[in-house]
Amino acid sequence: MQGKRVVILTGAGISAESGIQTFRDNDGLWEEYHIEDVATPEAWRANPALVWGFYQGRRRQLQEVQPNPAHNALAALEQGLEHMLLITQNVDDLHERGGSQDVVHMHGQLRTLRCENSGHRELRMDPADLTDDFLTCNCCVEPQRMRPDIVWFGERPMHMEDIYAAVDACEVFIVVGSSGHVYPASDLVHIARANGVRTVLVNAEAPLNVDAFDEVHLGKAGEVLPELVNAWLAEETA
Ligand code: BV8
Repeated sequence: MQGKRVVILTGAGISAESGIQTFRDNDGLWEEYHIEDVATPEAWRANPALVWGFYQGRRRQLQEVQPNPAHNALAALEQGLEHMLLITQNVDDLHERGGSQDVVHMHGQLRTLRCENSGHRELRMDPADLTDDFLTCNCCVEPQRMRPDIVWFGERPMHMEDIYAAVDACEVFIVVGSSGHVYPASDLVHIARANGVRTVLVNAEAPLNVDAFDEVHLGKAGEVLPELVNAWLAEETA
């Protein structure tokens, strides 16, 4: 894998062993909430207090969880490879806290908030920022309400031009911990495969798009990824 252009896409499964609920496993987040009630712009307009409480609860949880060996393994891979881009569907900060330097959050981030008036982002993780009270911005003359800096269903994911360019140019495409339910993230492996690129999956179980992968490693990311990363870094440069 040395010298190759490697793109990695992670999903909620890589944070599962850190104690962050995934979305679609049987104890998943979407079991307790309906997506349309908490993760759409319509929900935010209709019931901002419900949506705000849902995200404030997940923001508070960031203080209680730690990166797991899968996050650390991807940081080691980034250190060991010349060309690697980490794209994540996750909105937690465990990749950064696990040592990854360059992380593309295509679905936004929990630790930042966005001014509804200017679109300006602020890092807001002080204790006063984590109550269930709405928060206002520091960028407008008249402080405006801030929204979660999250890409909701029906909204355009972030950094898509860079993501498509990186996937189009990559030579190895690896997915870790995703069920392949959510578009356009779930489509990226098909783009890579159409380019004849080596596609690798690490997941607890076969996801919807399992047939798109050349190599499938079923298991817990925290258990299987560290060994895989050692093997990938030891691969002879083809
Ligand atoms: C867009 C932020 C246009 C919110 C998220 C009908 C059909 C198909 C598509 C659509 C449709 N109707 C609408 C759509 C489009 C829609 C969509 O895909 N809907 C789905 C539900 C059908 N998509 C959108 O609206 C997107 N926007 O399309 O805009 C566009 C397109 C292209 C270019 C420009 C414009 C916006 C989607 C973003 C939504 N926001 N997150 C929040 O977090 O609160 S998505 C949400 O799901 C999370 O980000 C999550 O990461 C993501 C994907 O889920 P996964 O990460 O895969 O998590 P999941 O729980 O599903 O799976 C976990 C996996 O891990 C499982 O397979 C499990 O086995 C495995 N696992 C568990 N434990 C472990 C493990 N693996 C390894 N180790 C373990 N220990």
